[in-house]
Order: sequence, then C-alpha cells, then structure tokens
Amino acid sequence: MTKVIKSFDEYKEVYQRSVEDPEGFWAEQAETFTWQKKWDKVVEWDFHNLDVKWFVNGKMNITENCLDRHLADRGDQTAILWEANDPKAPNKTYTYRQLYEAVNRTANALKANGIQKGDRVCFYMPMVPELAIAVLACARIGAVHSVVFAGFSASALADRIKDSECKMVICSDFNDRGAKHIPVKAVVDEAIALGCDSVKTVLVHQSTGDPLAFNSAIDKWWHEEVDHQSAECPAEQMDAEDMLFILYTSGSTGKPKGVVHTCGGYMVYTAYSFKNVFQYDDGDIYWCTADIGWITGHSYIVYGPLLAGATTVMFEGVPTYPDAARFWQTIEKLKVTHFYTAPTAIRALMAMGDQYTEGHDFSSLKVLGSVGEPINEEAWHWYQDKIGGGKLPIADTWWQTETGGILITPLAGVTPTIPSYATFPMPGVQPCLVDTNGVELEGDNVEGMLCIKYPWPSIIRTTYGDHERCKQTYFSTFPGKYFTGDGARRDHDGMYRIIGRVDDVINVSGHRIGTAEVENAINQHPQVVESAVVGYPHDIKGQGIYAYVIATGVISDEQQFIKEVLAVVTKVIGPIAKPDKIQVVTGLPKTRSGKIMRRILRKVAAGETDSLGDTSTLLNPEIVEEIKTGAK
Ligand code: 7RM
Repeated sequence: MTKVIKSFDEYKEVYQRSVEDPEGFWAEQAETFTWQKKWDKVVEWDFHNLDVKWFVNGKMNITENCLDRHLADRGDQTAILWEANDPKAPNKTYTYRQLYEAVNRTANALKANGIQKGDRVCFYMPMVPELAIAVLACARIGAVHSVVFAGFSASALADRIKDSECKMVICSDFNDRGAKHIPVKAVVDEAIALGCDSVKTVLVHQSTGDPLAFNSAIDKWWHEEVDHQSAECPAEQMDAEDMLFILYTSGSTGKPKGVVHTCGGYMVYTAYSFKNVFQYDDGDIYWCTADIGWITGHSYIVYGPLLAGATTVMFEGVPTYPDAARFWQTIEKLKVTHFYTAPTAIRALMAMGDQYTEGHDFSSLKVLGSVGEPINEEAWHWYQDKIGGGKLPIADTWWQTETGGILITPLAGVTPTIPSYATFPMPGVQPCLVDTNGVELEGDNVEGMLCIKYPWPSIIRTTYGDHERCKQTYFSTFPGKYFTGDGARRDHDGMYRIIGRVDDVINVSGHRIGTAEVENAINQHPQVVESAVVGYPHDIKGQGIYAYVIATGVISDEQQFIKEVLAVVTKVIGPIAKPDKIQVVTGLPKTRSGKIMRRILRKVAAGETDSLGDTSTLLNPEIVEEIKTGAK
C-alpha cells in the first residue's frame, strides 16, 4: 500500500505534487492493487464532450482486491461484523476467507441463473450481510448492481428496474427494522406487477422466515440457489472502464438519474480516500451507520473498507431502537474505533437528552466522521464532547453520489478541523469556486458555486442510458468544469465551508430529494391542479419539505385532503419524501413568463416574511398576502 498521509506538512506536500503531476500521483496509488493487466495511460479526459477514462486498458476485478488479495495475510480476520436489529441477537461475522467463499458461492448462483457480464441486477434489501455478499458477487462476475434503498415505494422501485432493464431482483422476505416488521418481498411483487418485463428471476433471501406469496415462475430461494454452489468462482476480467454499478439519485429536474461508476477508478479512489480520511489501522473496528442503499454505504461500508482489509460493521437497525442509546451501546459492545454517521442522526440523538450517552464506555473510539449534509456547530460540539470525549478528530466529509468518494474533508487527526468546515480537498482533487457567470473566484474569503476542474478516478462517467443528460446536468453550466450543485465559502486559510445546494434539490435527513419529483408525486392526486415544493430549515432533519398545493374546487375537509396527498407521495416515492408541511393555496406567485417564484415560497416556508423583496413585478402579486397569512 502507498503511504498514508501522516502530518499536515506531508498533506501540503502531497497535495502540491498531486496538482503538478496528477498522472504520477494516481499511478502510484493504483500500483498497490492487483491488476490482471496494467493500464496503458493513467487518464484521458474531456469535460466538454464528457469522456473520462482512468487507467486506460487496465484489466482487473475489484473483488480480487477486496477478497483474494487479503486471504494470505488476513484470511481469519473479521471482514464484516453484523449487528442485528434486535440488540439481544448474536452478532454475525464473516472473516475474509468466509466472505470470499460466500461471495463466490453467490456468484456461481447468479451465473447458474443466467446472469452474465454486463447484465443489471437490482437489489431491494435491508442491511443484512447477504446484501454486501451479493453486491460483491455481481462485481465478481461483471454484472452491474443497482441497489435501491429499501424504503422506496414499489412504484419508485419499478421505475428504477425499468430504467436499467434489470434481469434479476435480489430481496429479503421480510425485515425487522426498529419495531416495524416490513414485508420487503411483497413490495418487489408489487413493483414487478407494474410491468418490469426485463426481470426473469427474483432471488429471495430468507431473513425472518415468515410465510409469503411465492410465484415459482420467477421466484427462487437464496438458500436453494446459493448454498450448494462451489466456493470458487473465477473473477471475471474487467476493463477498468467497465461499469461496476448504477445508483439512482435525485436531481433538480425530472426522474432520478442512474449515476454510473466504473471498476478501476472507483476501486482506486474509494480505497485511497478510506485509508487517508479515516486513518484506519490494523485491528480497528470501523462503523459507518449509512444504508448500502446510498452511496455512503457503497463506498464506505462495502468497497473502501474491504479494499483496505478493514473490519467493517453492518447495522440492521435504527438509532432509536430499542431506545436512543442504541448507537452508544453498540460502540461499547463492539469496541468500535471509527464511527461515521450523519448530522441528522446526531441532532436527533442530541435532542433526546444526555441520559442516553451517559455511562457508556467510548474509550475504544479514535475517529468520528460526519456525512450527508452540513453539520451545524452545535451538533459538531455535542458530537465531539459527548461521544469524542472532548478530543477526538471529526472528519466532516463532503462528497456526492456522483463523486463516488470523499473529496473535501479533514484527514482525521492529521489536518486541522473547524466546526462546520469540510476544510481541505483530498490530494488529487482540484476544487474551485465560480460566480454566476462562471468566472473563477481567486484568492481566499470568497463565496461561490463549487466546481471541480480536474477529474479524479471515481468521477461519474455517465447517467445510465442518457449520456447527454449527464453532460447537461454536470458539465454544461460551467463549461470545462464539473458543477456540484453546491454553494461554498473559502476562508482566509483556504478552508472550504459547504453552504448547501443552490439548485432545486433538498437534503432531508441527509437524503437527497428533488423538489420536482415530489411535485410530480403530489400532482398525481386527482384534486391537485398544481404544486410547488421547497425546502426550509428544520432543527433535526436539516431541511424539511414544504409543499404549496392548489386544489380543484372547494376542499371541504382540508385535513383529509392533506392526508390523501401524503399517501400519494408515499405511494409514488416512499415515506422519505413526505412533505412536513402542506399549505393549500389558490395560486402560486409567478413571473410574467409563468415561472414560479420559488424564492418567495422559500422565504415564506422559512418564516422570513419580512424580507420577501420586491413582489410588484409578479403576474399575481395579490397571492403573496394569501400565502403569507396561510403559512404553516
Ligand atoms: C455522500 C452524500 C450529496 C449532497 C451534496 C451536499 C450534501 C454531503 C456534506 C454535504 C455539507 C457535508 N451523497 N453534503 N456531505 N453538505 N457538508 N459534509 O451525501 O449524493 O446523497 O448527497 O449532500 O449538498 O451535494 S448524496
């Protein structure tokens, strides 16, 4: 392995080198992996026509690097340490050798069911070890995984299955999560009934064993397909630029996009960032509380840690079950050294009161991490004081589904931290701030839109089935640069503070939700004429969802109507997209060209009605009074 950065001076040196000689820098990182054939060229890129290739013509398989490579040195070390929803249930562990065997068996089962290199396999599965195992099994044989967070509705699942024409869906029978008993497979059945004709097989893992409807034409039991398979499955030779996975994410317009990541660059970047950000040492126990349904779980529960030969914790439950001490008890029980979670969880647990953190032994902890949304100063200090004993480093990691890995962050315990700052870019990452005209803002103490001006190995390659959309969304606003959609400040020391999205994406409890998506869902209610959705500051969730809705005719029972609208959103997207507030209005503020003035709606939602600015140029200025008066 290449050396991990161990001091701030070294960071500055390595950063400088990564800018002066990016190809040399990344070649050195890549050389530490097992390649079946070395690359011819480190990088070829064109942000104008969007064509990015890393480790050109290199051949490899990411699972050989996650598994085979570790067998000699750490075959008996725990790779996955699973904590069940029920705190009294025993932990399940997989050593690197056991994981290797489980992945190979599953890979053979996928092949036996007709899955070949390039085929897409959809996952709709809770946080059980078999999710990680089957994801790796796909990668082993070159199938493309598309994990859909198991909180999405059947209709959202069906959209994603159809968009990438998945040949197989892998799911669980049921899932116990918190106090809920969730019929997972039934949601898949409902999705398939919505016309997912590409699906030939639904592979069902028996997780709880409760009875369920089984359609022997396409349904197959995991244990019947997997258990008898051989524990050896040769790793498919993949080109560095072959697709590794698709992960759907929300944008400011239209349907969610299938973000595509490829094998070689994603491997190099997730391993490199994992080791340097978290400063993981042999014997450490690393726990990222995300769900594998999101990018954080892909990169920093599965791939990054396993590539680094780490012990990675997988948690099935929720932070508040059986009570709000669950995280803290689990840290103590598993002797967790690295704890990586989201600000929304910290704020929620902070609000429950200190009785839940008190009395727990946090002495195993060395590093804390934060991801998904800006962390406010109060939460940062609480996290450091109550969990980190007043001293542990907090890595506030900024990144996106599209970036594949962490781009701006402290290196834990190595580079300086300031509450609410993501601080410095990783070596190899070249951020910049631009004004609305795309002019780069030089120097410090500036604020603008965050772009990246040079590719890094795990940059998004395309959006599945629509390359043009990818180009438009990320590379056309500021030609020649990758545009993140975030606004940021750079302070007098060159440290970055992420402000938040500057587009119509809202970040609710660390989950990205497109306002257009929620509007489309609301509009499916037969009595809705038009709607406008905005985000507003929310103490726990970071942002809440505020929906303004115009209804047909007279709504006699507004409470009932709101209930129905919420039910429609749950059905179309899932409970995570349910508006926190719904205001029924008779009109929406529009410009003379008919565009909704979202700025006004955002202000009203935030309760800032004194600073609406000039509304006289609106097509319908009279509506502003009504909206202000009726604000929730
Ligand atoms: C990893 C992940 C991406 C969006 C991104 C930001 C926001 C993420 C931070 C953050 C401030 C952070 N991927 N974001 N991390 N904002 N500080 N440390 O969350 O694709 O789901 O979301 O999340 O707005 O653009 S994501």
